[in-house]
Amino acid sequence: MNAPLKGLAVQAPSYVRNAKLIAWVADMAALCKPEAVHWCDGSTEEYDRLCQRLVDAGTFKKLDPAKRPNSFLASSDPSDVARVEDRTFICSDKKEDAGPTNNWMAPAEMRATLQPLFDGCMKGRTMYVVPFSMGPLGSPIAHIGIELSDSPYVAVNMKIMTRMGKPVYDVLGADGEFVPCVHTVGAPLEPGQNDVAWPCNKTKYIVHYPATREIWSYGSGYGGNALLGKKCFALRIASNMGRDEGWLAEHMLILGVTNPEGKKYHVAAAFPSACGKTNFAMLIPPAGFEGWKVTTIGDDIAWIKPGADGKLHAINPEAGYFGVAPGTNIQTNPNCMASLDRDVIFTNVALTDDGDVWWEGMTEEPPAHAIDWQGNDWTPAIAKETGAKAAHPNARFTVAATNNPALDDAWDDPKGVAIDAFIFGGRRSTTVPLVTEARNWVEGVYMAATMGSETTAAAGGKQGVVRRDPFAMLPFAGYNMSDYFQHWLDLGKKLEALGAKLPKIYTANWFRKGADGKFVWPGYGENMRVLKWMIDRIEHKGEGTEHVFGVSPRYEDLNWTGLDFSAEQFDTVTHIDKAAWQAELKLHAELFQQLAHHLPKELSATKAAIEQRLAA
Ligand code: SAT
Ligand code: MN
Repeated sequence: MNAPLKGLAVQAPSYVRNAKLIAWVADMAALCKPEAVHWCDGSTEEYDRLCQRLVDAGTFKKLDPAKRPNSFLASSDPSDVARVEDRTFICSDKKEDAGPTNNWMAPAEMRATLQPLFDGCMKGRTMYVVPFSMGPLGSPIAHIGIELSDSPYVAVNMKIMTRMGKPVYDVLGADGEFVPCVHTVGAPLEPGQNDVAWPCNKTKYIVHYPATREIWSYGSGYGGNALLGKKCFALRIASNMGRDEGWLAEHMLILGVTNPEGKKYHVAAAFPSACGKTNFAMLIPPAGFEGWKVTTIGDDIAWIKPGADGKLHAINPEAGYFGVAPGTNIQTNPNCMASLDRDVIFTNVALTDDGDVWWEGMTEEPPAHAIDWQGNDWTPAIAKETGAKAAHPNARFTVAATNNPALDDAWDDPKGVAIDAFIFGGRRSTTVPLVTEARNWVEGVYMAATMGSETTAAAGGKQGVVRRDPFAMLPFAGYNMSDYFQHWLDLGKKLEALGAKLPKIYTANWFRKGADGKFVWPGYGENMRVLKWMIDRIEHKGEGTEHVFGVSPRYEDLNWTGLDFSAEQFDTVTHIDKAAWQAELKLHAELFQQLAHHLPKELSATKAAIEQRLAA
C-alpha cells in the first residue's frame, strides 16, 4: 500500500494497531521526507513486484529462469561492498561500556551528528516499513524489529533473511515492544534527478544506542550495514538485551547431529570469518559414518536462553543465509550449492553469457567469458594479466533457509533446541591442537576469550599475524568485551547453582600446517570425526589425554574408517609445543592488558594456572 505524503500523518494499514509504531513511523517520515511510504506485507506478490522494480531500476538483472529460476543478480557500487567496521559505533552513555574494541561516541553528540544527515535523506524515494521477527513468530526466544529503509533491495533481502510481513503485527499487538531500525542509503533525489543503480553515500554511519535499543544506519546499501536484523540487531543490540535479561546472543551456527541409533545432539559453534562456518553448518558425514546425519538449524547467529529445565535453548533468529559465494562449490559444500538452485539474490558475483552466475572457485574450469561484478568484460586471460576477479571476494548470496536440503526439522521450533556443546574455532597454522575439551566452564570461557585467527594476505594484513577475536564477536559484541566475558561466567555459575548440566565447551582448529606449509587436516566432511569424539565425550564414552590447557583425543580415540590419516599426521595437528605455548601465553597477556577494565579475575587465574602447568 502506497500512501502519498502531503505533509500529513502517515496512513498505516488497519491491521497495524501499535500506536507507538504508528507515531514513530510518522516522526521518521517527517524527518526523512520520503516521497511515499510503503508498509510491507511480506507477500510473494509484493516480493515479485519489488524485484521487478529493482530490475526496472537497473539494480537487479534477472537470471535465466531455465538455469536459475526466480533469481537475480545485483551489482553494488564498488565503494559499498562489505560491512564498515570503522564506521560502526556503540553509543552507550559511558565510553567504558562500549569498551576498547568498539568505536564510541556520546549519544547526544551522535544524535546531533546524524540529525542533519537524516533530515530529508529519503527525498524522492519510497520509505519501506519492514516488520520482522528475529526467530520463529511468537517464540519466547524471539524479538521483533521494524526497519524503515529507502532501499527496495533491503526490503526484498529482509523478506528472505527474516520472518517478514503482516503476521509480525499480530505478535506485536497494540502495545508490544519492537527494536526501531532506521536505514537510508543517504542519496536523496531532487525533482527530475535520475537515480543510479546502487545509490549510497561516501559518508557512512552504522550506529547503535544500546540504552534505547535503537539502530540508525546511513550511507550504505550492503549486507550487514543495511539488513539491520542481522549483525546490528541480532548481535550488537541483542547482546545488550541478553546481558540485561540473562541470555546469550552469539555469532554461532547451530547444527543437529543424529547418530545411527537415532539419538540427536545439538551443537553451537563460533568461527571467525573465512573459517568455513557455512561448510560446517551443512556438513555431510564422510565414509565410515554411515547412519550419521548432520542438519542445519542456523549458519551464522544463535540466540540462546536458559529454559525452565536448566538447559540452554537456542534458536536461529534468521530465516535465510547471507553467505559468501566465492570458494563455494559442489565438492566442498553440496548442500549449499543445492540451496542456490533457485530463488536466490546474488550480489557482486559475475554474470555468464548464458544468463547464469559464476564466482572464483565455483567450477574448476572458468567460463570463457563473463561480465564481472563491476560490469566489465572478464576472461581467464584478462584475469591472468590483470588479476581482475570475476566476483568480488565478499560477493554474497541471499537465500531462504528452506532451500537447504539439510535443514533441520526443528529449525523453526519456537522452543529452540537444547545445546549439548559449544565449539570455538580459530584459524592457526601452529600451536593450537585440532580439538581440545575444556575441563570446566571457566576454562571454556578462557578458550573462547583467547581464540584467534592468523590474518591471510588476502585480508590485506600481514601474513601470519594472530588477530584475537574473542568468541568470534570482536566486531559484534555490543558492549564492553570484558563485561561480556563476565556475563558468560555469570550465566554458567547461575545454571550450575540450579544443578543444570552445562554444555561442554571445545576449541577446534582445522588449520594446522605441516613442514611443507600445507594444511594437514583434510577438513570439510572429515570434521565429522572430531564431532563424533565430542559426542562420545558427552556420553562419557570418549577417551582422551589431558594436557596443559584441556583434554584432546589420542590417535586411537577417533574413528578413522574411510580416511587414510596416519598417527604421524595426527601428531602434527595435535602435539603441544611448550615453547609455542609459552609464546602464546604472552599474546594472551597482551589481549588481557587491552581488556583490563573489568576483566574477570577467573580468566587471569586460568591464565596463571596454564602458565604454572607449562613451567612445571
Ligand atoms: O555483511 S554481513 O554483516 O551480513 C556478513 C558479514 O560481513 O559477516
Ligand atoms: Mn557472520
